[in-house]
Amino acid sequence: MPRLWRPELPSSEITPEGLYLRRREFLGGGAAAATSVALTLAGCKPRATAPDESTLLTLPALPEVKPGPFGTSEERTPFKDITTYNNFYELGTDKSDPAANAHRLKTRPWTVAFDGEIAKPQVIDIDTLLGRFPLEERVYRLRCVEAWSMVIPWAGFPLGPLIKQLEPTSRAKYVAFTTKLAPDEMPGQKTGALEWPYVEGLRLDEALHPLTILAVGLYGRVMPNQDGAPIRLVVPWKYGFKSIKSIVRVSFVENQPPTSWNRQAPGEYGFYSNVNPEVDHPRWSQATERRIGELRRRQTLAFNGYGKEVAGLYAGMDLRKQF
Ligand SMILES: Nc1nc2c(c(=O)[nH]1)N[C@H]1C(S)=C(S)[C@@H](COP(=O)(O)O)O[C@H]1N2
Ligand SMILES: [Mo]
Repeated sequence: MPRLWRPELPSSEITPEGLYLRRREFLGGGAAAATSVALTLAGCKPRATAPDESTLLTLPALPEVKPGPFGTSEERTPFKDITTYNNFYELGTDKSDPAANAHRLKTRPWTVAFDGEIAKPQVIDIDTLLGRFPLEERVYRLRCVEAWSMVIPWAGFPLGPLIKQLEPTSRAKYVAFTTKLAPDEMPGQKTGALEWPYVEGLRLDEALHPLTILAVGLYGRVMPNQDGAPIRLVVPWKYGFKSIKSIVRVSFVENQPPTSWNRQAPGEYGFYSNVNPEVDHPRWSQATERRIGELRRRQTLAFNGYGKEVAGLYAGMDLRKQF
């Protein structure tokens, strides 16, 4: 399936809000207006520096995004919050910075290098890669380590089948991911906020798990730059920082790779970083979270609610020590 990036409809005909409202109607919800009132009351950061929403409406729709497995039926976080309340330190450390600086990031041409312990190392153009896999919608909870959460309808494809095409060798035990390094496009990379480029990693079995996806869009649209265009990882049972954005390299390695937040503060962020309400962050509790748009706090669920699917990956491990 080539031509995935050609909009199916002119973007004027199908707005994310329209999508959101229609889906709400479909689900029998009538509370969309109440939701935006709650958002204001919830004291979300002022978004003075965020672009006008009409900018976001220009994102092309992705054709042929079929519903995928594991979806939650919880209310989706509005498009506006998903695209204006972000963590993407390359584009600034305030939640509103990524949206304000998003236009600087060039997402074409874009290639992703696959290398290391695989039989078929290769550099794949993003549009070629997209043509290889049918897109699915995966509505996942995202639980940030800062104790807020969202529900995001990602569009993407599972990482597992791609890994199988690359044919990992018997020495491949971990997968290491790297974000684009381009300080002229990402002003945060001219600061010392983190060591650049941002890097993340998974154990090979975590990367192969059917919940793990590479996402290329959300709400049926091409990925907004601030959310990690053109391609980002989504690992829904782990804290949000494991879901590395704007990936240019995927390396298969024998030893546990370094990860950005573990390197920054090893006592606070471990390699695994599975969502665990029983293991507090040294500076705050992880027992509850604030769903963006809501006033009351929710209990945080073990593995972010995906325990049935993933707890078996960690059988026999002490998750207090291997946090
Ligand atoms: N390259 C890169 N990826 C990143 C980050 C980042 O700063 N740089 N932030 C992480 C954090 S802390 C979170 S919570 C999620 C946020 O994703 P979102 O902004 O799309 O909601 O992205 C993660 N991926
Ligand atoms: Mo985060």
